[in-house]
Amino acid sequence: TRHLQRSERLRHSRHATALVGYTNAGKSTLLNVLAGASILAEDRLFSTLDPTTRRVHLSGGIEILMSDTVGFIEHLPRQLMAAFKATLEEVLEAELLVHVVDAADGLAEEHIATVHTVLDELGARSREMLYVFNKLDALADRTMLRYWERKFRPSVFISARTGEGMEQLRGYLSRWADRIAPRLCLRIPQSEHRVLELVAKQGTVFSRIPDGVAVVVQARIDRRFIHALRRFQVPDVWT
Ligand SMILES: Nc1nc2c(ncn2[C@@H]2O[C@H](COP(=O)(O)OP(=O)(O)OP(=O)(O)O)[C@@H](O)[C@H]2O)c(=O)[nH]1
Ligand SMILES: [Mg+2]
Repeated sequence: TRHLQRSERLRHSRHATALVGYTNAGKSTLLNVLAGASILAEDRLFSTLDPTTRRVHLSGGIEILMSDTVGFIEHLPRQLMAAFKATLEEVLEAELLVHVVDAADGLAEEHIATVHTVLDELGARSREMLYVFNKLDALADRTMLRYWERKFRPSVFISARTGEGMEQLRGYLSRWADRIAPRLCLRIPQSEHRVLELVAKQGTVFSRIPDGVAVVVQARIDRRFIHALRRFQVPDVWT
């Protein structure tokens, strides 16, 4: 039950991202690198509920969810469409789409366009997106990268195979998570039951110190609730 509650909370905290991209771009490989093999056992119950979603631990105690999807292709055969549709939910739930591109494929830009078209059809084209150009190790000539960097924003350039660029990718994801759920310090009167409940339910609480008539809470809270909590905000004693 503790695990279940935890996955429930993670879902609600909505640090949900989804990998999208043309087939063979390296999405599954990247997810394995980001989530790490060690997570598998720990995540077993979670995987049962949702086999394609993994936890990704980032610096600063940030944890996000990342879902794999079936690769996009130009004319999706019917059988694949079913598998693809099954992963649609993850795409539509994601707050950030991580668009993986095989940089070493001569048709990289055409494939990007195909993915955009499919996302359009799903009604997910306007979702926040990060372009991840993968397989740098297989790219003989890197002159395109400067051009892509300007054309596809924001973007990072990596090799899931060699680990090149993974620090930048992790850094981007940490900053993104920090932006969607900033770390706050709140002083909430004990009498504000609803507010205390909201923070306990929706936030990732790091510390909770009773202080007479109030409780001082340090937590990451989804930006949607920041406005409602503003009047309780106090300077963070850590920073
Ligand atoms: N050279 C090189 N190969 C890579 C890299 N990342 C992945 N690959 C290879 O690319 C192939 C496809 O990788 P996958 O991770 O299965 O790609 P995918 O995007 O999940 O593919 P679909 O699930 O079909 O959409 C595999 O043979 C990987 O080993 C990389 O950084 N460099
Ligand atoms: Mg895959």
